[in-house]
Amino acid sequence: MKKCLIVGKPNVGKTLFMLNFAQFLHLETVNIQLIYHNGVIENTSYSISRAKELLSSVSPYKTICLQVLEADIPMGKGRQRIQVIDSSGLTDGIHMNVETRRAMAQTLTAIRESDIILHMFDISSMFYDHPSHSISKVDYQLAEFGQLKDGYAILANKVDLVPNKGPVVQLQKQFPEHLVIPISAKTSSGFSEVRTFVRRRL
Ligand SMILES: Nc1nc2c(ncn2[C@@H]2O[C@H](COP(=O)(O)OP(=O)(O)OP(=O)(O)O)[C@@H](O)[C@H]2O)c(=O)[nH]1
Ligand SMILES: [Mg+2]
Repeated sequence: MKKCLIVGKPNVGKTLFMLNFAQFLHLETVNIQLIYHNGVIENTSYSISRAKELLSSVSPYKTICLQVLEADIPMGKGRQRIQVIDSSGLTDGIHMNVETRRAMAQTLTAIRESDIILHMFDISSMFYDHPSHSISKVDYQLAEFGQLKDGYAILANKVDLVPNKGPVVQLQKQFPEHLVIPISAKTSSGFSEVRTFVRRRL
């Protein structure tokens, strides 16, 4: 089964996107496998609304393991099952909390093992004049790695919070070699473009 990983800095909207994208793919409840860096695995099952309450947060570093669900992507008259994997946020430097460091190391391993990588940015926090100020080194490194991978795309999230296309245009200028898909994990705008991108890589 192909693996589609969502990565990015903490709090950019990865978990909310995974859950609302699962709903967009017609799941009503989600069976989520939580895979911790120490090998512990927990299986949970929630309605999508309950999962959003429990797993997404206004505070960063909410997700501290891989959160895996399976969903079907429609393909012509059939469908193909994929794994959608949410990950803990990546930051520059060495984080002071050892558990957070281990969770980030787990995310880096998952990047190497995934077929499709959706690299998410929060464009509502991007500075209009100096977008590079709000893009971290790890984001640039991920984008460089993405040049080697056909299944890599950038998701410009939280478009519902920006007044115009300025931040999306700025982000695209920073990464001219990559596809940038504007989305809102909250309103589900742009989700059909993400589905098309994923489908073409299956
Ligand atoms: N308005 C708006 N808010 C969003 C959007 N996506 C996420 N959020 C909010 O941003 C916050 C962080 O969302 P999460 O999905 O928990 O972010 P995350 O990237 O999984 O964060 P970590 O697990 O800490 O790395 C929550 O308060 C979400 O409701 C969006 O598209 N629009
Ligand atoms: Mg999360």
